[in-house]
Amino acid sequence: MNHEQIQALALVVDEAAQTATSISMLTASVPELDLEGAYDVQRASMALRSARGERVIGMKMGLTSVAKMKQMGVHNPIYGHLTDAMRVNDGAAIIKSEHCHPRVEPEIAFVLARELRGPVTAQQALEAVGGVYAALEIIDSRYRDFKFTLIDVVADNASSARFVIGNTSRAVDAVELGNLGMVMEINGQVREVGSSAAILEHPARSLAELANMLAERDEYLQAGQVVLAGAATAAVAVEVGDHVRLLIDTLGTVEFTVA
Ligand code: 0L1
Ligand code: MG
Repeated sequence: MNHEQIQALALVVDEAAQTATSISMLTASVPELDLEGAYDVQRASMALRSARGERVIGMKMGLTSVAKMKQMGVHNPIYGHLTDAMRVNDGAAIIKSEHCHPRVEPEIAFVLARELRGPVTAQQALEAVGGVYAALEIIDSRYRDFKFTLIDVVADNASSARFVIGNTSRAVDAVELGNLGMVMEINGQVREVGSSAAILEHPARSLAELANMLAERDEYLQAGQVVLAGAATAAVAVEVGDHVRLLIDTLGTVEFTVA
């Protein structure tokens, strides 16, 4: 894939995200798009956002559970970029019409106290963490009917749309990071119950895997960046009027409404 082809595909996914318009899979019309090219498209779409004034403030890991990897027929997670425009304050609203078909996932977020360069072990990755938070990720595939291949979803920035981080920060050694109970409620009803163990068996492994994947491109995570480690349960579709709340052992709550 040459530079012009990558740029053209980045414009397609960027326009779809900006206008909340579902699109056909890129691989349907560009079968030669491979995983490396898909990450190039993802980066080119982030450059379009940067040109409009958005700032990359972190990264997310996706497909981090065994169930989701099996569903996609893959053995490795993927990553996407998070910008300041995607961040929603705890308790604030997301606007459903700004998305094609939003779904919510219960997650753990890390905020880095110092830069993190791979290759690293999970233990080394944790040494860069300044705080651990409860988080909710709102994913929104721009592909029609939420149907895509691994390559398509990577090009679409791993379905990143919005994220919310709780107000309670804990040090990594102050929590049972490998097995935090998580309860996600919608409108006061329990919808999903899970454990942080579902995130690549331990969220620290997810953070290290991200640093290691970035190192393959000579990239690294910077101090102050947010990292969403991945979902602990299946994603749940949200509707206008919904109130979503996540409670995580020792990390407290995080919530948003849908307007
Ligand atoms: O954050 C995630 O795990 C989602 C990654 C992309 C796959 C999807 O949109 O379901
Ligand atoms: Mg997620």
